[in-house]
Amino acid sequence: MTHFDIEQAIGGQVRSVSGKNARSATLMEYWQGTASAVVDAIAENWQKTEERYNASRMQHYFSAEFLMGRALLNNLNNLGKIEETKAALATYGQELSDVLEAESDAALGNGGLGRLAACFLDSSATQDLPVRGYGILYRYGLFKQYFDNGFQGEKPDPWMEEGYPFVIRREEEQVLINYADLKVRAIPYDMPITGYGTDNVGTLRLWKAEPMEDFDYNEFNSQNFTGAIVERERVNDISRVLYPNDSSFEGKILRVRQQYFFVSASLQQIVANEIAQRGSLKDFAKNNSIQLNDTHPVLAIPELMRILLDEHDFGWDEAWKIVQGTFAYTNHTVLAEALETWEIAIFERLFPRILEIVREIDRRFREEMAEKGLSEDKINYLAPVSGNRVHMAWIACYASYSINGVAALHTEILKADTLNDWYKLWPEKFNNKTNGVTPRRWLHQCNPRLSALLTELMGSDEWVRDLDKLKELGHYGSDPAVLDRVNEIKHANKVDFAKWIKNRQGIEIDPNAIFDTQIKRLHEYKRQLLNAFYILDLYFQIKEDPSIEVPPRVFIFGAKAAPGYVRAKAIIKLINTIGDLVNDDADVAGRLKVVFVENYNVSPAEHIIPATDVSEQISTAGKEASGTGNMKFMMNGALTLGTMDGANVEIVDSVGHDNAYIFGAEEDELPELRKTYDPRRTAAETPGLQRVVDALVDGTLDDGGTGLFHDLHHSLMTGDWGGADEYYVLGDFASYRETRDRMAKDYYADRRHWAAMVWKNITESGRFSSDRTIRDYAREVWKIEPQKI
Ligand code: 9GP
Repeated sequence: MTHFDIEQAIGGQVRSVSGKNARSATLMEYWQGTASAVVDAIAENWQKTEERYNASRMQHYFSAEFLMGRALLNNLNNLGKIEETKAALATYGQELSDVLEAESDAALGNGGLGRLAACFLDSSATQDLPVRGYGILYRYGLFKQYFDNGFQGEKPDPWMEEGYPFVIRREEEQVLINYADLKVRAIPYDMPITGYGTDNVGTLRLWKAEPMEDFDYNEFNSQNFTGAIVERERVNDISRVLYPNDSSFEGKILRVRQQYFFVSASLQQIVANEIAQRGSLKDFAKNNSIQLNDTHPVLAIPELMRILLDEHDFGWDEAWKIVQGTFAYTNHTVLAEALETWEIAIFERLFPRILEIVREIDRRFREEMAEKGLSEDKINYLAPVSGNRVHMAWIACYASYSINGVAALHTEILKADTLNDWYKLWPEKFNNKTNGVTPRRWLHQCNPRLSALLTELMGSDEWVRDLDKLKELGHYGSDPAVLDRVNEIKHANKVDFAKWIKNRQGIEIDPNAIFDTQIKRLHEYKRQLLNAFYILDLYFQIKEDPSIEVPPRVFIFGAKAAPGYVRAKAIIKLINTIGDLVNDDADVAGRLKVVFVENYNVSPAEHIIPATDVSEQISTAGKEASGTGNMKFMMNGALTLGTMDGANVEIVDSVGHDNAYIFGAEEDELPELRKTYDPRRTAAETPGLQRVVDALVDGTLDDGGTGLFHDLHHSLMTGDWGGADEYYVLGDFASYRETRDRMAKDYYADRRHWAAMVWKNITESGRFSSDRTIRDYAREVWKIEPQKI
């Protein structure tokens, strides 16, 4: 943004979006005007970047989710325009911070997988790498969560209803999508992705489904108003909501329809560009690589086959070779949901031709495996089509040239277990790409105080583009003056957070207490229940003996449960109920406080993370593929309290065991422990634990007569399909309590020593920058080079 008179630009844009004199405009209009001014300022560079990337080898990132969060501050930060914009808005009597609050989060994702995709786009743009994201322009993002008497309720999230300048409709690039029962138009909406310290501007292309005709004019004319719009609504459904409920057959059809919709549209555009640039598709795989983010976009494999076979007259072998040279697959979880399968009936109804191609892939796969000497059982298990279902992960493993997990331990589990048969077939396809997060949003932007200190000590802001540089500041870990400043900064961030949460939810918290945080989706394997049990136990201990010494703590939670996940919702109700018990009790006042941040999302995370002292990633070992919140916390100087799971393993490897609080059974110990594990005995024999478990059913905690707490009790003590206490909550309790107690003591015992540990986390966090992750993908998988405009 070289020639950019921001004051004039904002004034002009605000007038044009509001139709008013700038001084009378609303905050929303100021946000829109400022956002439009940013788009205006980058337009020229954006177009240049697009042209440059189109002509080079490109990486296309296919993902059903992009959890972008807010865009304006991120763009201003990347462009180095925060101060100027502040000043410009001030001339109109506006505060930048108020204007920023007018923006909704673009919550086009559920959690880690979607947020990772967003970090990847930022890192690609910053490093001038020719990467484009492709997804769906959901009209409603992830539901808005509210609490009603402690129970989670859900509301739709019409995030762009009031207008959103950061997506540009490209009417002229629309394509048609053919389903057997429906024909729709896919309209691309492009979002600019600015990088830090570069003129390059990348693109996220989001597709919106629209009917071929707005409505049936004849129906409307003959007064059949509803009939006239039925078809239109059926089409609008496709891009209406992120991940509609798939528990019913109709729900599944919609989900598969969505998946096909965005991959078909994206492929049509990529193929058209390849022809425009090179005149043919024969070098398609040389010029394009497509990353499949989990199995949601795997329909791209048969769809590219269809395009090559039916529209460009390729023979099967030649087309298959292109496909195998194009796709790479990332697996993000070892849970069953990673291995999506769909009933053949869905394919029959939506796209018989795709089914035909899948069946041919299946036939050839079976032939190839028989030649390799695999048993019939094995072939049946691995085949793309079996048991009346299409196995998306198996298609991905068969067709992709690269298969990766998202943390070292996760990749090892994939190789040894989840995808072991595929590993035995093609070990060379497997590789690990440990996740990362962008230091722009997750440090530079959300923690200005700490950023200023880092820049001051380094003498430049180089670290923002090269986080490994922070290592050079490691020696300040023995400088008392710096350590005191680190503590002051954390304290100031905690004061800010206390104000923010007071304002948002009316809760008072003490910034001198330890802020101990678990923010992530609510899932049994993530064990928010273990965290809650610890709090309840502490509460009972204080009630029993009010004179015991308990270091003051604020327990912070943020989590959404899938609307249909009853047990996860029960845990939310439980935490809120424990919160009421604890927060209203004079005996524990000043020592314990529970805060459940309602409607947790990207923006709240930007307030919580810089203010946190302790980061909880306490999943049952082997279950969390990576986790990325742990990395954001690390960069912002929180210490990890966690299990040896996911990326925690690598965090500990970077900072040393002494610089983290690690507890619990390890992944390779669990099978042996389970053999003799009896949660009832563990509850009885662990001091205090029986009382905690009993509280679920003895009337101490009230679930409003829903039976939810009884069910939690049942899942722990009796069990169902997974066995009693499938996630080893009670088994790890004693070790968790001991470790967490020790951590709290350490915090207060020697504030400088704590700060030195904090400093180590910050300065060793370079490995967890998504810039590093993207460089690894670019070099080892995508084979792309920077293309600076
Ligand atoms: O659960 C994983 C999480 O551990 C990981 O950090 C994230 C990004 O790789 O992906 C999550 N997986 C999903 O959201 C669904 O597979």
